[in-house]
Amino acid sequence: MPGAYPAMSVDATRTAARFHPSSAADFLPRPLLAQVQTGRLCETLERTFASVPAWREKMRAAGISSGAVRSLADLPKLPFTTKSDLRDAYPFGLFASPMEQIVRLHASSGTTGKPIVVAYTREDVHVWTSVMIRSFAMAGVHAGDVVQNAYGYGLFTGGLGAHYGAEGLGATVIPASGGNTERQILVMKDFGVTVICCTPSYFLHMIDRAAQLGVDLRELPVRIGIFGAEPWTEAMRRRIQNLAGIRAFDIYGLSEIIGPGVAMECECREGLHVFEDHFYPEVVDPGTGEPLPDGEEGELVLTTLTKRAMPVIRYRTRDITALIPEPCSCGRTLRRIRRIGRRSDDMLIVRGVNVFPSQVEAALLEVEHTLPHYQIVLTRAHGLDQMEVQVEVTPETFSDRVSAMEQLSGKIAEALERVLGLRVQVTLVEPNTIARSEGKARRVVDRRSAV
Ligand code: DLL
Repeated sequence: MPGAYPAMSVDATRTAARFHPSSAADFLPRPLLAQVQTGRLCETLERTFASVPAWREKMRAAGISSGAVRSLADLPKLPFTTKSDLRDAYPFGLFASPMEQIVRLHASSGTTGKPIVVAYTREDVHVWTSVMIRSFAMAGVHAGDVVQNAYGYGLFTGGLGAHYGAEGLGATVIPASGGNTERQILVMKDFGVTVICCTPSYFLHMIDRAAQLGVDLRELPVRIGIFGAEPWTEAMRRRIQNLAGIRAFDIYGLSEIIGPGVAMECECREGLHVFEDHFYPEVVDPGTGEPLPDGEEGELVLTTLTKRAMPVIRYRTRDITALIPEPCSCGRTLRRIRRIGRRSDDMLIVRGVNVFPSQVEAALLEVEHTLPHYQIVLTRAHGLDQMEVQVEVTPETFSDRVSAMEQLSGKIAEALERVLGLRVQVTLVEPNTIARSEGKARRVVDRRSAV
């Protein structure tokens, strides 16, 4: 592997050992980390230039020579990689290693057109496993824990990514994959599960199903949840923690970079530590592409520092966040990003007003008697956008008097108007009416182009 780690102080090694030996790199002094990053960056750029014709072409078109970057500060000189660059290279156009060195392929789902195919060498799988071990260790998972992995196994990176990490850590893994919710609850109850991994929306569904089956998750040994792959709010975290009696942690990642394990919350849960020794983060203005100072919100751009099969340089993730300038009180030196509430491309424009699904979720969760299951339905009537928010309400409320229901929908409409600055139609629906997903939730149904 390029750029080995410099020796660490005895103190830092001792602190890291509380988590897992692999966690040592979480505590590298910043100057040493920068040294590692610079070496790895230069090597990645050289390799990519030499072995990926599409990248060479991009650099030529931008008039940049292969040796233009000598330090981390030079990185903004390079062009961005976008999702369409990856799509145009379908399926194998950006691979930097020959097929005989590639041991795994995954693909991102993508809502339209072709998926993006991503590749891993044996070393890449090893790096991925190590960042997932560090992620689990950060949340306090250790050997002896029983991990129910309900992320989908398959082309989606969630299942196998979490699997290798939990197993590498020495925990007992139950490869449950997504779906068959009743069986998930049976497993959680009977196998002594202590850690659950899945999307936050799927876990909410499990909580509901458990209640219907007469199982109180608070009475089970499960104590940690590792949730990611979609945006979720602090209100959702509180709801999950109260209903299931666990501590919920946020994990972030994306297929294009490696999968889950790009960034993770530690016990402080005040932002997600980026595994900067493998993924170099920048935050840029989504409009101009100019780098933004730490603390300012913009689009996250990531560069892989150790990926062999498919290095990605300055990838525009579309995820909106900020780099947190202050060091974390956990003692890790890895910088943190704020949790990702939205993407630059999930903004809806309704009658000229900008609306993000996360704003809707935050408003709904502040109103009592609603369930965190909702969907936004957009239509157009007589050339005018109509936005309907369908919200499930608790069974007691649903069977209540009509006047009580009207009062509640009025309250929700007001809460939404306060946040969005827009009056929208609120429809209260019975529990279990809105389709559940075993993976990422589908929050928006946009039928405007169909009208
Ligand atoms: O969702 C990888 C993953 C699996 C992450 C399991 C965490 C846990 P993709 O399917 O390629 O990969 O989707 C990546 O999902 O660009 C974000 O928009 C979103 N996303 C992932 N994690 C979070 C998170 C996996 N914790 C895209 N918070 C990313 C908010 C997230 N959004």
